[in-house]
Amino acid sequence: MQTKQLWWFVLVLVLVVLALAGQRYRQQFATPSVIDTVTAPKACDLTQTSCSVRFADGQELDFSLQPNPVPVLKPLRLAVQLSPPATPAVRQDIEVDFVGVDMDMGFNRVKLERQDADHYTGTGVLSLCTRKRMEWEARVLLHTGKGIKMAIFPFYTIYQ
Ligand SMILES: [Cu+2]
Repeated sequence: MQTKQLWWFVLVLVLVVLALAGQRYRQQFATPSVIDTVTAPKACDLTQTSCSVRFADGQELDFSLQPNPVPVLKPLRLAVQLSPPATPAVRQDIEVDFVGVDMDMGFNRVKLERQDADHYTGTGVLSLCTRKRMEWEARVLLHTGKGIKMAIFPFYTIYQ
């Protein structure tokens, strides 16, 4: 009887593990895929001014990070301007990931708030780095019905 109970216990455990694995698998598939990626031109310095990119479908995205130059450990104001704007039919959630270039700076995602059909804002903060000068990418994730359009804006911070 004892052995039988143990086997039942093992069976239930295996089923739980399988269920959890299945859930992870589904979550991975539920994550929308990136359908377009554009990188801002090198000539545009995000620490001085806003920068624009144009997606393959013609939509333009303008991104700014304030204040300039971009500080670490201080609140940042993020702003996105879309042209043409998001139509009510097309839900366009926007998130911004701050990613360290050549250095893992941890997961740092800011969800922007919709102010207008074409205007989104948010606040974020960058973590302190062991390097004086740190290279970053702000990855603007534009969620559309078909997937994510990603705009990459390289910039840097100098901590003094
Ligand atoms: Cu760093």
